[in-house]
Amino acid sequence: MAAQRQPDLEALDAWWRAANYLAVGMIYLQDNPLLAEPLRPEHIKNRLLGHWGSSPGQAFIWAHANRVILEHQLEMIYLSGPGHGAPGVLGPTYLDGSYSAIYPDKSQDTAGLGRFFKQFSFPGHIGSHCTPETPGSIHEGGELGYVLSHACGAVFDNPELVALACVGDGEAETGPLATSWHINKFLNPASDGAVLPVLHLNGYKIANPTLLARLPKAELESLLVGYGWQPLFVEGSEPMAMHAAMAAAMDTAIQRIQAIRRTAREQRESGHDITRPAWTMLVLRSPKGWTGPKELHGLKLEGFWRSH
Ligand SMILES: Cc1ncc(C[n+]2csc(CCOP(=O)(O)OP(=O)(O)O)c2C)c(N)n1
Ligand SMILES: [Mg+2]
Repeated sequence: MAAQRQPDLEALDAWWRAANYLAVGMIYLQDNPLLAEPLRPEHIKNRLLGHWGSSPGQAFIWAHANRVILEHQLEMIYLSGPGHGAPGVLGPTYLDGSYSAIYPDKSQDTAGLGRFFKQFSFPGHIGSHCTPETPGSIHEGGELGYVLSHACGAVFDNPELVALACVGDGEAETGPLATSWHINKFLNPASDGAVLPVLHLNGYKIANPTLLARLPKAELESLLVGYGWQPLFVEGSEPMAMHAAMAAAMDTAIQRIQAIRRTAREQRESGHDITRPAWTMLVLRSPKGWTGPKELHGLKLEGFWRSH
């Protein structure tokens, strides 16, 4: 086995900050995309639509998915449960180059970036959710609750695929999502791929606190273990410490998935019954609207419902 490289945390962070800039640009700007000149009112969209609060956490997950895809040579797809956080998905697809490959007029230059920003949630252009125009999209996410079901469907009879599924903590309160933690009973580790849920514990669903974020950690862990998962926690807000923790957790998760696959495929080869594994999952506890302004006019924004 090749020795694992140390993750380049500075590069991960730079990529993430670029993705976060793109999220803000999509929501606010219809001109002056690189802020090359001083900001004027006519540069800002007349009607602001789009969800910032979810976006930095989702782009963070994406950044770390990119790293493990390269490091472990994975086949992986990202599904956004809180699909309203589309700026946190579209930004990464633009940075990865896939957006420009499919929509050449949204090129990776100033003019293309301007068009990319302006089209977001704009009449006659794309919506503010992960609509079907999103490159590679199989899950829109507008109606909350189905991300684990769709991730599970994606990996059936697709043994090499890992479906990385971001579950919003508000989304987790819907009936469909609360039930679908049980998908691990349907996955055959020999013939199906793996679902890797990331419970995005950013504390809020629009204007309200979320239940799962308010549970003591031990109680949340027991709940998820009871559903058949083996959770890994990544918690905090200081970016570089969080990059280190997330990189380590993602490596552990992928190693566990690979070990589960090896065991199950050996059991199948040798004619033994395939035992149901405790699949791994991540819990990402990070501030809503992470890296945004701490407050405005004396009112708390980052880590609070106002940043939704
Ligand atoms: C089934 C359903 N109910 C309600 C909504 C309205 N809604 C849109 S975003 C949102 C909050 C979602 O919170 P969370 O899943 O925690 O996502 P976050 O933005 O915090 O990442 C709600 C309730 C919806 N989209 N779908
Ligand atoms: Mg939330």
